[in-house]
Amino acid sequence: MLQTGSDIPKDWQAPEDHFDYTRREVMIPMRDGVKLHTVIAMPKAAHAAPILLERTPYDADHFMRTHSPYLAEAVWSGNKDWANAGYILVWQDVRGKYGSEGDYVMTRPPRGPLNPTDTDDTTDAYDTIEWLVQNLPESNGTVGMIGSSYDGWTVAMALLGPHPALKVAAPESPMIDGWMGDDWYHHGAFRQVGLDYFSGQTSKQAAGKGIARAHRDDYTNFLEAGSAGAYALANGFEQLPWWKRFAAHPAYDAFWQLQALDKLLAQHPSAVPTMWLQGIWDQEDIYGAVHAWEALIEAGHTQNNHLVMGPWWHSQINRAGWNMGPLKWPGDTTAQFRQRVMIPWFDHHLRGTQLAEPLPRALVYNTVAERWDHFDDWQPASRQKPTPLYLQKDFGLGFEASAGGSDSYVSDPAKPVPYLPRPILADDKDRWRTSLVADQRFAECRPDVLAYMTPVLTETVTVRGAPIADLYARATGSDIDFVVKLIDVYPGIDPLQAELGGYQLPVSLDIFRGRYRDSFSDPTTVPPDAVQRYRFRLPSINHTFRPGHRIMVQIQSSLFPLYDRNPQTYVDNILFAKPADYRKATVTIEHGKDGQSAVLLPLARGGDTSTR
Ligand code: PG9
Repeated sequence: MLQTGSDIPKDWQAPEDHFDYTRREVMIPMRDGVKLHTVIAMPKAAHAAPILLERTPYDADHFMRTHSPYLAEAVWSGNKDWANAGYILVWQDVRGKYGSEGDYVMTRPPRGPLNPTDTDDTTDAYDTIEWLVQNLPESNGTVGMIGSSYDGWTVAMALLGPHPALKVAAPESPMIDGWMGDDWYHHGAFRQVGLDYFSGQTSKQAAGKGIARAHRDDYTNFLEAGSAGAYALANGFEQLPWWKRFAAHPAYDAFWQLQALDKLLAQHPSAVPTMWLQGIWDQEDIYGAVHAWEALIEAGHTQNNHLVMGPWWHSQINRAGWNMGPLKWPGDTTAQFRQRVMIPWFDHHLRGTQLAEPLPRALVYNTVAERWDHFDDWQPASRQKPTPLYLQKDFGLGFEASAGGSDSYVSDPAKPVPYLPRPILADDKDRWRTSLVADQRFAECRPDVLAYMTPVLTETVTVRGAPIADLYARATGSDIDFVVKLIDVYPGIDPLQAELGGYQLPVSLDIFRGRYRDSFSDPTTVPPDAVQRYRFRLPSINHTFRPGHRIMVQIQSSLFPLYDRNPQTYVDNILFAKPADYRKATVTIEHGKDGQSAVLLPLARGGDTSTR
């Protein structure tokens, strides 16, 4: 038979009668007339079902990835258990991204001094929920919100002025304060590997491209570029409004303070039951959930706010959770958590089902006993009474102060300390995800890394909460960074898992930019060769150092190329430091009469206080 015309029919419809769901696409109008592209996966069996809403800048269409007649197979891993639990699944593109109308603004600040319009992600969530409960007769009129990272930020934004139908929320690894400790900066040190995200996210309405690489090793790419700003400008970033705004605010000024969601949430607390969730080794947003939860607890909102910390990398909650790098868990910790804790808790608030047991104030994975610890007394860091673990002479470490002394190293910006053994590949997702558990032996042996270590432990030391780095140090330049790592050193031989023999497992680490030692908003020159105190918080943990292990503290002045290099000469904006500004500095850490440097540990007292 002869064919004329195209083999492609105008509108082919595959039969879907046997599907257990329907997929709808709607443009939901916001209060200013802008319409947001929304995908709804409606189980055919839905009757008085709750709605699970996720708002995203990462393409609402992409959450249904597999062409399957079964909803639980069609959705991505993060939604499978929710599909099995009969939820109506809704994903929405935020303004200006993918199918949604309007202008995209990076983590659009709340209405107010930084956002003069009448809308933000609080009103957009509100208007969306209003539309959903009015237009989905299959629902019971209740909504829960989830989402990780940027999507977790959208959950936190919804909580600033929640719609009454929003009955439960779980911001997962939410970005809460981009300057203090989430994606963009940590204590003022710029996370320059995020530059790919800037162009990927803001050069196009759909997915843009990252930065083209001249070398396979990012250590070389960033070193050759000079400053982070030079790298950005060499790659066309002067065309990106977000980069320009970002680069104009290197310090913690009003631009950052007025969008710090932990502070805003404490000022505008909601009554919505909220599970603040993050990974213990979250390589992107390790700050947000813990600090939002702490701010709300400090402001007295103890009843409806819960903290969950799993043994996970960033957003791992939505993927399989059998292991974290070489650390293996007994079972799939994420599936178990979703199925046994999270969904029953959502069901309780959205369907009125009974809970087998109440969700405690904090549910924190015990990374050594390999179980979930339940705490009703987990405290914000400000209420901890930490015990100093002192740096001692001859690179010792212990609970007694040292008789005296100091140690020095030369920090050379031409040879910064890498954060992973080289080569560091931009597209190696697995290494990036597990970077916070990377064996630190490669760093210990560098001359510009100081390593202090306890004798072999004869008793357990359990740390619950946020360690604090408390350094007394001098440097010959006029600015300096400090990186402090708290490390569990494994015995030399591990009979069960050979690669763990002698492993140096970082359990908590962070960076601090010296110019901010007295004020995050008003940086000052570091006086050359004068002892200064550098006190900063490390990420919260629930970790037991076991007999036979040792505790190590490593100190260094760069963590590259994850963080931009401090030129070690004070310049107004480090993003645009000139080649001549980068100078070697001799750094001296005091542990004697000029200051007792220590890491302050919130120790669990009176044995194991968890309920299981
Ligand atoms: N960590 C990513 C991000 C969040 C918010 C702003 C910028 C980046 C993310 O995974 O979404």
